[in-house]
Amino acid sequence: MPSIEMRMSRRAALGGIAAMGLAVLAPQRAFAQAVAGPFKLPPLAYANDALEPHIDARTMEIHHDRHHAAYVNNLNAALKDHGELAKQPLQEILAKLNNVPDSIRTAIRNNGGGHANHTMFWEIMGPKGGKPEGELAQAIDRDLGGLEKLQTDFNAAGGRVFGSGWVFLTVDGGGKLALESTPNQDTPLMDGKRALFGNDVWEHAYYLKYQNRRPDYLKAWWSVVNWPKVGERYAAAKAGKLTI
Ligand code: MN3
Repeated sequence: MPSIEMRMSRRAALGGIAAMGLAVLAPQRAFAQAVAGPFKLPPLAYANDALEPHIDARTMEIHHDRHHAAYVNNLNAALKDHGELAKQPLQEILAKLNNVPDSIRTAIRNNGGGHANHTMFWEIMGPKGGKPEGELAQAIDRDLGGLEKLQTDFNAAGGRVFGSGWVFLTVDGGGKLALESTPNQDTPLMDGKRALFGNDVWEHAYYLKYQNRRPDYLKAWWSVVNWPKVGERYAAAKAGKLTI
């Protein structure tokens, strides 16, 4: 008859083995357990490795399945006891943060901003690339001195973000473009503006492949910008239909 201690440790060992088995059997895209609520993690429209070699598959997997999933979960959790607020579109919640109760304002700012920024980010990237065309190309020439200057200025702004943040190209209803950077997960949506596109300069966006070389990441990132999608967003913004 084994002692209680032995039986306990045997059970603990079996529990450990069972846990290991679960880890092995878990699907490769192991999404964090979703918290119920109005907001959902949007699936990527391309495979994790579609942006290689500029953004590696492991970074995409962790960034989307864990970081973005956490923003969505935390946003839903913060809204749990705020049913009226939870019914509003995200861009409206973020544009009126002063109307959000004190107790959840920071959580909404960080996680609502995180959800909006990442939803945009996945959408404006892709393996096809392309170039700005039509009205978008004209606006880049008119407002930003051309694509090359836009890229230089955008990369410089991204390099200047101290710590974690974003660099955006904003667009107003008249189609005018401007560069803007923000700390943390703040977004132009918080000022009632729209982000045409943006790049995530949090270390989690590039550290596995680029380590401390943020300028290299910023430069490489242009190879994965989905310009046809950016063109669609530009047209939507001018039509007053761009949401996040
Ligand atoms: Mn991120």
